[in-house]
Amino acid sequence: MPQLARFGVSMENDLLEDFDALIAEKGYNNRSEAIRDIIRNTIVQQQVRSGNKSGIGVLTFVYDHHRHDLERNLTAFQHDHFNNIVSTTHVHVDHDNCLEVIILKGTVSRMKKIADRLLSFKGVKHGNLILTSTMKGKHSHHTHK
Ligand code: NI
Repeated sequence: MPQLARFGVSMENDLLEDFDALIAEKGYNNRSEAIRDIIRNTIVQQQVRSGNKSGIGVLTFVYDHHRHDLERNLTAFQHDHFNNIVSTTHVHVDHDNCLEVIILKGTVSRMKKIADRLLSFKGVKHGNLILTSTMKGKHSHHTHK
């Protein structure tokens, strides 16, 4: 358990009421937990904006199962980038559509490049890359678990 520092926060009553309502809705037990997560999230978002930082990412996309050669090309591309691709999960969503969830690691710029290329394949309908960071072992301990 890391050592915890305490500090006081002042804010308008209205703002605090809104904050309490929000964190209750999200299921936090107390303000400290919520504030810690908000700070961690802000730091991670800042880190992932910097392209040469290392991180992890999750890319999801849906594609047309019937498009000729697409599945093969997607797989070949992923083999070319095995260093950055940790895991791929394929879901046959329905008769026509496949979903892939790819877990990536590496520098942010590398992951973005791989994601952009995969999403640009003809027949890939839409997708989304979520970037996160391990925060280099710092700050990552969730004290509320
Ligand atoms: Ni499929």
